[in-house]
Order: sequence, then C-alpha cells, then structure tokens
Amino acid sequence: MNAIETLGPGLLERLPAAVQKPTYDRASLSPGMAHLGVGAFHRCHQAEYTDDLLSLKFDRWGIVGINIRPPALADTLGRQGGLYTRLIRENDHVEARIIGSIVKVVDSQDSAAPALAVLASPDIELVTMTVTEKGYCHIPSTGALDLGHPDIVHDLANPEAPRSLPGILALALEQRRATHGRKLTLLSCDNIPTNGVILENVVRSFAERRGNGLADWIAANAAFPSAMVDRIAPAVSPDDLDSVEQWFGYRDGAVAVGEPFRQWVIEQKFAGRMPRWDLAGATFVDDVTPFEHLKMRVLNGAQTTLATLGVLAGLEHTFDAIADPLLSVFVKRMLVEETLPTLTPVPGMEPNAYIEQSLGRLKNTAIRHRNHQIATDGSQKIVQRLLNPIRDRLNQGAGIGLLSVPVAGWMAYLILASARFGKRWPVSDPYAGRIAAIADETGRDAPALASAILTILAADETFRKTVTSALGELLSGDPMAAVRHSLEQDGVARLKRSKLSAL
Ligand code: CS2
Repeated sequence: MNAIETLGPGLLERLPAAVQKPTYDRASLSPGMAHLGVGAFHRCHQAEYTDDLLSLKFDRWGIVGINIRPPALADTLGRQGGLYTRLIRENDHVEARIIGSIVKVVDSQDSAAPALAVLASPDIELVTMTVTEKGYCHIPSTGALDLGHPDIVHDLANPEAPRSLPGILALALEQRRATHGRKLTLLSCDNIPTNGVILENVVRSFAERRGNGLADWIAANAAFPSAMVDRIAPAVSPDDLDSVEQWFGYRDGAVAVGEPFRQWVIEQKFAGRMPRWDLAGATFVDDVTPFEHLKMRVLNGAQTTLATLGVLAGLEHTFDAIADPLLSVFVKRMLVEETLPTLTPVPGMEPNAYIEQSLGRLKNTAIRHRNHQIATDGSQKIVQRLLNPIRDRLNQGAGIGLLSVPVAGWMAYLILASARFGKRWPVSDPYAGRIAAIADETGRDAPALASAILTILAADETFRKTVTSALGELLSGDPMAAVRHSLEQDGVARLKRSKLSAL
C-alpha cells in the first residue's frame, strides 16, 4: 500500500481537480508582512484575502506567520512549505482551495528572539495579528494596560526578553528605531472594540515605562489602524484532517475550515504602503466603530448567548443551540428588541436584515463550533458583546431584561462548568479563578455571588437586580426557566409600556 503523501509544494501539480491551487508564482514572493497568531481564523481570513490579492494583482506581499504561543507551526505548516487546505463548508457543500500566501513560518514560543528578527526586519512593513482578546494584556472594561498582569510585570523587569505581545512589539519597534528607522503599521484583527486604539495604548504605555523616548518615536513612526474582521472558523478537529485525506487523498496537518461569509473593514490609517485588500473584497473606511458595534453586538453577542446558555442546556455546538426553539426565540428577541436600538447606522447595512443573516449563519451544520470554545475567555468577550449594549440601554432608560440573561449565563458557566465538564473541557477564562473563589466563599448563593462578581464588573443597580434574578434560576435544576421567564417578563413590561403610551 502506498503511504499517504503530505501536502507540500511538490504536490501542487498533482492535486485532484476539486482542489483549487494558487495561480501565482509562489517562488517569486518575498515577505512584506508578518502575522502573529497563525490559527484557524487567520488561515481562513487575512491569509485568504492576501491569496486572493496575489491571484488578482501580483505583488510582493507574502506573509511570514509567527506563533508566540502554542501550537508550534514547524511540524504542520512549516513542513508543508506554508501551504494548507482551506475548506469552505455550508451544510452539505464543500469547497477546497490551497492557500499559498504564507511563505514562511516562525516558532517563537520559547524565546521572543525569532519573532523579533522578523518584526524588526526592514523588509516587513506591516504586522497583522490575531492573538485573542486576552493577548493584549489590557483591562477589558477600561482598555488600559494591565500593569498587574504577570507577563507585563515580567517584561517591564526584563524588557530584552519579553513574553507578552506589548513587550515584544515595543522591543521590535525599539530595534527598528536603532537599526533602520523604517515605519511600521500594526493591524489588530482581534474581536475587541477599537482594537487599533487598544493595541496602540498597550504598546505605548509599555514603551513609556521604558523611558527612553521610544513612545515618542512610536507616535511618529507607527500606525495602529482598527479593523472589524468576520468569518466563523472554529478550532480544527482531527475529523477535519481525516476528511481531507478521505476526499482528496493527501494528508494536511494545517487544514482550516470556515463558513462562506467573510468581511473585513479596515481603518485607512497606514504608516506606509497598504496591501490592496479592497480589490479582494475588504473595505477601507475612516471609522470602523459602527461596523464593529454591529458585528460584535449582533453576531458575536448571539454566539456568546447561545454558547453559555447552550452549554447549560446540555447542547454541544452553536447549530444545536440555535435549533432549540426556546433559545432561538430568545436570541432573536434579545437582538431585535434590546441590541438593535443601541446600534449606530452603518451605510448599506439594514440592521434587521443583518440580524437575520447572522442568525442564518449560525444554523450552518457543517461549522462544528463548540459552545465551550466560544464560552472560553468569556470575561474578555462579554464587555463588547453584552455589557456595552447594556450600558447604552441603561443610558437610554430602556430595559435590559433579555441582555442580562447571557451575562448571568457567563457567570453560571464559570461556576458550574468546571464541576460538570472539567475533565472533558477544562474551563479557561482569566476570571475563572476569581469567580471560583467567590463561589466558594458565598456557597453559591445567587444574590451574594452575583453581587461579588458584578462588583468586579463595576455594575449599576438595575443591572445587578436583573442579573441576580437570572443567575438564581440558571443555577437551579431547570436553567432554561430563566430564559423562559425573561421572555415572559419582558412581554409584560412591553404590554405595560404600550398601555401607558396609549393613554
Ligand atoms: C467566536 C468568534 O470564539 C468566539 O469568540 O465568537 O471567534 C467568532 O466566530 C468570530 O468573531 C466570527 O467572525
């Protein structure tokens, strides 16, 4: 029996017809940009846009992919010369394409040196990144650099051997200033609001503490555009790798799976040249804020709601949660009645249609996005997805009965999940330890628990009351009672309001 071949440049000419391949000459690419955090999302998003651009308009913009956290890239993408199969899946439909835009990979998990050699190189004009929400080492509620973060404490004491993103980027910029002085654009592609502002803030705050004029140099020579990114691309499973082998006859250790929908809105604020990703469907704008509010509050808000409540209801994936009649009614009413009135109009996007489209995307059964994966790091996600719309509603004097339920869902998830799922899925959230300690102290008494957790979130009184009552029910034997009651109570409140306005 022939051994199964692994994907690599040598296989490109022998691929089955069903697999598309790069139409440009990869050998003549030279690295012009780097990406930090080569996970499933990058492989389905920025790397694909760049691949599209290379096919349309040949340019030098090859990507150097760098990981400063696990997994190592050398054994998968590295071994395959940067090539991988990107599958677009929607229910029974599969579309396969080999992406060729990543020209080199660098593992920098043990030391920052390999990453710095790339980031400080004069050839690199642009650094994009997807390092997850917590990678920025900021305090989610304020955006400030978290000076108590263990990695920041370490990096300020050892600035020549940084571990954190802000520490690594500050040192790379310092080395650029010392060696060639070329400008750099740093483009965050993570799901945090005003991600460019947050990135600039953490890097500059770090640089200011170095006290060597670096912060001023950064202000004059680096740009930090904000961006809204979108495509659902869950963590890849062994089944995905096996499917590629079964369908196409080769082994690929770096498969990425995404849905058909994709979007990228980028603030037009570059320090030097910018890749013409607009030719491949991205949009350059002056202000990303309305786009990111829409996406984070509607699509991501729905995902977090379905994930935390779905886990409590014993459901595995997003598509299982949205198939549940109660959760599907709940999430739609929450978005239409409470989230939508907090949105700023976005040119060319009708919010009701956007809600429908987003909920439609979540029904895709080929995208096996686990509720546990989305619930991971919930504390870093709920601010932009749920707490900011809640704050806007409270400022408008409007109800928050529905939006409060998934916030209580996040708390209940952290309290219950380690005990229930700990072995199969260790709960991971920077707040998990603090919340577990509060749960031990308060003995799971909902009002005491909610009150202690909400103090961390600096919550207002109305918010406290609504979350406390939902949490009590979510922690009971029938967690979905909270979802049902919130819908009933909200109905009663609306009836009262409509009677009052009829007077
Ligand atoms: C998800 C996102 O895991 C999560 O937090 O909500 O990764 C989501 O799929 C993307 O933002 C979609 O663009």
